[in-house]
Amino acid sequence: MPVDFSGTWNLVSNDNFEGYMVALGIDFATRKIAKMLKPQKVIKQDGDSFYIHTTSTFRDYLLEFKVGEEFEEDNKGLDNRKCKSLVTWQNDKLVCVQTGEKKNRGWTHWLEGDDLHLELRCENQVCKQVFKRA
Ligand code: VLP
Repeated sequence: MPVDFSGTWNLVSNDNFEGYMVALGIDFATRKIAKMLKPQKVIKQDGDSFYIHTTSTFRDYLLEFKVGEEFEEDNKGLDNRKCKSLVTWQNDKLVCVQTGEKKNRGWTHWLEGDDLHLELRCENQVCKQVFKRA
């Protein structure tokens, strides 16, 4: 039985979000707004089926997937680039590889103590976010 990420999570730290956004080609004005945000994640997990809704006062992003099943991701409202995404388990970590125009793109979620961790990767940039239960 794998870990359960279900819950409502609030962002408490966001290291190098700027570098990650620059790597994604997000424009200056959008970055200025985005880096002030304190997004919330609502995660619903049913075994290997995931619903991850990231919400903020500026934009929302909904991602639904099954572990091990590749899907088309549109990144709408983020950088709007399409990619092929595949999420797999690496022990208790949820690892997503986003294959497309940007090299080395993906993310990893894991639980550590009472916290939800997220590493966002694009090209040579790594953003590290930590969330606490709401
Ligand atoms: C775009 C880059 C900020 C910045 C402009 C919009 C949605 C794992 C995964 C599930 C993410 C979050 C992506 C953040 C990239 C911002 C709007 C911020 C709120 O999460 O949980 O998609 O990829």
